[in-house]
Amino acid sequence: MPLPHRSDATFANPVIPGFHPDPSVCRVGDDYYLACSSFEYFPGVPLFHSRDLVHWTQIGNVLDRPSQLRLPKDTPASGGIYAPTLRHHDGRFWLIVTNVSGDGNLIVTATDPAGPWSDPVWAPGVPGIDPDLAWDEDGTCWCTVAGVAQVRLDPSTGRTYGTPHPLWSGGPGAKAPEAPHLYRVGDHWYLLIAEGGTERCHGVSIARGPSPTGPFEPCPDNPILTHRGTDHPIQNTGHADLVQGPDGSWWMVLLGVRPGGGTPGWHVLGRETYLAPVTWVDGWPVVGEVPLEAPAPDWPLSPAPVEERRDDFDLAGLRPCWISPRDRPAEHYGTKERPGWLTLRARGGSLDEPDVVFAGRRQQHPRCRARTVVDAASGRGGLAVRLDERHHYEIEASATDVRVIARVGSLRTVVASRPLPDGPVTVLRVEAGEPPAPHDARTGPDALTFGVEAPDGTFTALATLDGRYLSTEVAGGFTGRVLGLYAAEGTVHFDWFDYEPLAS
Ligand code: 6LW
Repeated sequence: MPLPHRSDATFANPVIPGFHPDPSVCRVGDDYYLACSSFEYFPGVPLFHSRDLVHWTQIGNVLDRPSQLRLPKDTPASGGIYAPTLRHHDGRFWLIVTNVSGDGNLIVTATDPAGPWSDPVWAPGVPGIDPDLAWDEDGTCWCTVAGVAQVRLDPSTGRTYGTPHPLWSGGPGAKAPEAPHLYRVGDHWYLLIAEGGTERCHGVSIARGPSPTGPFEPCPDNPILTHRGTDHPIQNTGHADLVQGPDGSWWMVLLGVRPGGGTPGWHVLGRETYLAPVTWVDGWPVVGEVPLEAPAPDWPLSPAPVEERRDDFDLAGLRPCWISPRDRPAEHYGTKERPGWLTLRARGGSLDEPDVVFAGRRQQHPRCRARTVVDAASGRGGLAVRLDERHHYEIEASATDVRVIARVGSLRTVVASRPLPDGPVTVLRVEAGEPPAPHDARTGPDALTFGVEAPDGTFTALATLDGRYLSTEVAGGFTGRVLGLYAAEGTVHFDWFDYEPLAS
C-alpha cells in the first residue's frame, strides 16, 4: 500500500517495535529494506522488507553463520554488532557494520537481501564505528564513520586509501557526533548525523556541501529532529537514515524509546525503529511529527498485526526473529531430537552465565503475555525475561518443582517455588502488565507476573516483580528485553511458545 503523498501523514509508530535500533534503510523499485543493530545476539543484523515503510516483515538476518559473525564467550552484553548501513549500488546490496567484539568493520553483499549474504571482507583501515557507504558520480566509494571522519574505500576488498580526514562534528558542544549517512540530493551532498548521545538528549543534525568530501555547511535549523526536553511519549530520538519513495516523497527512519512509569522513566523494550515524514524547504530537510498512534484502529496505516504469535517448533528450526546470546551451536539447540519440540541442552549454566543456552524473541509490546509448554524431566530450565546476564527474571521447572528466580545486579534470589503441578504437561506463563496501584512518581514501567497454567487454563501466580529492574535505565547498555526459553541443566524440551500482545 503506497504512503499518502503528504508530509503530515498519520500512521502508527513504532514501525518496528522492540529492540531494533540504529535503522538503516534503502529502496529498490517499490521495495524498501531495513537493517538494525543486534549486539551480542546471534544471528546478527535483522533484515526487514516493506512496501509502505509502515508494515515491515523480517525476511532474514544478514549475519547468520559463524563465518560472518563470531561472538565469543567473552563478548560483553551490548558488545558485538553495532549500527549497520544498508545500501543498493550497482545491482547489489551492500552492508557495512562493526563487530566491536571481533575484527572491527566488515562488508557483506547480496543480490537477494533475504540471503544468502556473502562472507565478509574486513576493513581494518576504517577508523571507527557507525560506518556509512556512499558512491559519488565517478563510482568512488566513501566510508564515513562516527567522529565524524571519512576515508576512501574499495568495498569489494575492504582496502582503504589515504588518511581518514575529519568532516564535520555537529553543533558546538554536542557530545557523540555519530551515525553519519551521506546522500546526494539535487546539487548538494548532505551529511546527516546523530549527536547528543543515544539517551534523552539524542538528536539529528545535517550539513551540506558541494562534494561528498565537503566542505560542509551546517543547517541553520539544527537539530532537525530531537525530543530532548519535551514530554513527547517517544524519547531519545536520533540515529536516523533518509529514504525517498518511488512517488518522490521523503521519509526518515530513526530510533526512539518509550519510557514508562514515574520519574525518571524506564524503557524496557530497548531502542525501537520509528518513521517520520520529511519535506524539503530551501534545500534543507524538515522532519515532521513522529506520531505514536494512528488516528483510528481501522486506519490503513495502523500497526501491523503480529503475524505469527505461536511458534510450534517444526523441523525447519527457529524463525529469523529468534536470537541467542553469542553463538548457537546446533548440538545445544535443536528441533529434530523430539520432532515438533525445541530441545535445549545446557552447557555453561544458568542465565547468569555468558554461555547460557537461551533462545528468545524480543518483547515488542509494553503489555504482553508469553507462555510455553515445558518438559524438564531430564533437566532444569524454563521461560525467561532477559535484559543481560545480570538482569533477568525467570520461571524455571525441574523434575520436581517450579520456581521464580530474580537476578538484579549482583543480587540473585529464588522468589517463590511450588511443587510441579499434576498433569501431563506444564505450562509456564509470564505477563507484563500494569504496575500495582497506587501510581505515583516512583511507580515502575510495568509489573511482571510469573506463574503456571492448569490444563483448563486456570492461572496460578507465583510472583509479581517490578519491571524497572529489567530496563535500560537500570541495566545500562544498548539492547532491550528478550522473552525466551533456556536450559540451565541437562536437557529441556519445549512444545510451543506463544507471544500475545495485550491492550495497554
Ligand atoms: C551506535 C551509535 C548509537 O553505534 O548507539 O544511537 C550505538 N547511537 O550510533 C550502538 O547502537
